Amino acid sequence: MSEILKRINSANHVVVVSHINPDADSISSASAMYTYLLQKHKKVSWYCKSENISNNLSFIPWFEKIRNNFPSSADLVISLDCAHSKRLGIEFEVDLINIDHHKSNTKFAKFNIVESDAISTTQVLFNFFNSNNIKINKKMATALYAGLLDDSNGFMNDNVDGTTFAFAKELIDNGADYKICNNFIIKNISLGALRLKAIMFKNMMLESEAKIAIFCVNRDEIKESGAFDRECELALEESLNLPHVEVAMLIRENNDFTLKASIRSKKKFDSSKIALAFGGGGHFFRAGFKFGNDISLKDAKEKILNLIKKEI
Ligand SMILES: [Mn+2]
Repeated sequence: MSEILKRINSANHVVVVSHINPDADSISSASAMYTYLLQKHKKVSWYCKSENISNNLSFIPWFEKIRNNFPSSADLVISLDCAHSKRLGIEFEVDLINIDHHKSNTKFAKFNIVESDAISTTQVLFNFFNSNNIKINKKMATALYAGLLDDSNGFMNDNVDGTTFAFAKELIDNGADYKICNNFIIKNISLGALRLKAIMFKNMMLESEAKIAIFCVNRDEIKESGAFDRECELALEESLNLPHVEVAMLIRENNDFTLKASIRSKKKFDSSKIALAFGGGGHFFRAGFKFGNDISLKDAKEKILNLIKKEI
């Protein structure tokens, strides 16, 4: 039995943690771990600092159990899809198991299971279950599939290969409800998100012979549309479908007027290189970072754009 499994077995109250502004992968991997711990008759809680989690993820098993208060009786924490301890949104004294697939993961825990080749954190978790002969039930399979579907961008990312489909088949063989995942993760879109997309595409700028797509979104535009903050990323990702666009950048204004930048790319452009230069991190095709409120949206845009122009 692995050291990590032993540590899980000896715990009394385990808290699974999804990162701030969680995506499908972070919620799904936490869900699968939550199901597994319930099966073991463990006392388990699910913590996420963010309160407004997209309704598109509400189909994921145990979603209704997510809380934003951290239980004081916890004696073990398992973080899912968190590249940095800051992404947890909470500090605590007890042991931590860090399960993730980000290249930029800082291995901040006592126990780290970080596989940067994995397409999703749900794949890392699947490997962990498999290597410990843990049976994957329907609920777990559906959750694991949801993370795979979203992080692979509906099996369309450049890093998708035969092993990705083999992983998908194995999950479907274990009862994953892939149809519900398709509906909630790929097809469904809220009216707010659709309206925000319209605003963003209307204001999109193209630079360097249309190789760079640029989006700047302020507080009022997000509010007016009724979308969730992270739904800005839909237009960002869709802009890569324009044949000439190789890199897309987004700067959005947060509630506290700090700025969040996101970079998406295709072909040979390394998004994480841009993010690292500004103190952030992420994946080759998908990365992000933050600015304090001491810089204007316009200046931040110029800074990032200059660096992208140098790299392209
Ligand atoms: Mn992920």
